[in-house]
Amino acid sequence: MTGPVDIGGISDQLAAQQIELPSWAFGNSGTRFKVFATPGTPRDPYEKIADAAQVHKHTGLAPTVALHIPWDHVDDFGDLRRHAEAHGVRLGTINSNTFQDDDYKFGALTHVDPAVRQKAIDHHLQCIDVMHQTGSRDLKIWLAEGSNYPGQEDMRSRQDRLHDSLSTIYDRLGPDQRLVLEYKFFEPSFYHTDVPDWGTSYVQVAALGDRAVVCLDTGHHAPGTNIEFIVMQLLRLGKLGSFDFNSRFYADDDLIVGAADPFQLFRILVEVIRGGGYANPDVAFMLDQCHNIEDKIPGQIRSVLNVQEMTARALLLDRVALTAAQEAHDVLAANAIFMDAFQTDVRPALAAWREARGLPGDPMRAYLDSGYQRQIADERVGGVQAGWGA
Ligand code: PSV
Ligand code: MN
Repeated sequence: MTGPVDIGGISDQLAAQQIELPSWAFGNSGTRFKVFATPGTPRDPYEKIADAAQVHKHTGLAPTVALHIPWDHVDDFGDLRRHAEAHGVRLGTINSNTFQDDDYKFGALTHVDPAVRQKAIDHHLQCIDVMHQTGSRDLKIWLAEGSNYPGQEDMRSRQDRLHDSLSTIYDRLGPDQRLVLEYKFFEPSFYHTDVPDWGTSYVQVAALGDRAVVCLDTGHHAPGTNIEFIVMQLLRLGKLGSFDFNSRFYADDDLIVGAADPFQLFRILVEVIRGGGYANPDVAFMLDQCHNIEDKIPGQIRSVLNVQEMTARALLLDRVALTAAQEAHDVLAANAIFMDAFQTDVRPALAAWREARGLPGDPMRAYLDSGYQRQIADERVGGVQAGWGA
């Protein structure tokens, strides 16, 4: 028997990994058919953050938590910030929400009515105020706008209005803050979407300035899309601001990252590392997931461990040998080098690596044995459980 793979050479790089958790992953979520409740589900943003802190405590990988406004609205964001810090985590990206208000049925930042556009802009300006209190750097914008039927809307003028609205928001950012524009090819609109792809997001953020960048949500592409190519291109252009990691079998499934297609996650991480986007504060790693049937805290632990595991495999890729094989047009050797890295079982080595840093070798087991799940199920009775959308 051979021992664990030697990961000594990538130890420091692994230690630099940080993955931001979405507050909404800790609330109940579901489909349009049913939202199942889970005992112990948080009832407010404070409890969501306490749960997120458990993921960081056992993995050391998740020091920040993203908020969604207004789902995570509290009266005093300074107090929420102190609560997070007392639990060993920090508040991260602020996500705006212009998809759950009746006024936005036909658009928000693109709406033909200036009053509706102003309302949507004002929401973003309030998000920037929140960012000042939470210490957040990034304002992440995902827009649900588009149309369902050919001829329904003038797509061209909507792009122009989008630019105007985004410019007003961008101008309000502080010097250390960024606007991050997420794209998604369909849903809730089924014919056209105003920011459907990386190209449109890139065009819009490039017109704003250096502090406007693209968010790539791995679930937001048509089946078969070569996502790692997009990663490569955005890094090359200096415009990859963040990831929303998740996985999907069919559409925007928001499943545990690495669950549906671990090889795709590996390929993405190879390009991130190749393009200088790894352990680079300009490229934020975030999760955007929903745990509809599994327990949420262990679901998040599994997610960050999946990212860590694929990162280790990608870091182990023999770049020198790969480049030599590529330049020699040795197709099969290049592919074999790539696949060798992907097929490397790094789990025992990562367990030892964690233990050497005072972390549990098996974070999932440590969490399950900690009694926290039982404790919150006993304590959190009464009140209204938080859900996706609250
Ligand atoms: C849209 O599907 C999205 O990916 C955006 O990031 C939203 O903010 C998030 O999901 C809400 O779960
Ligand atoms: Mn997303």
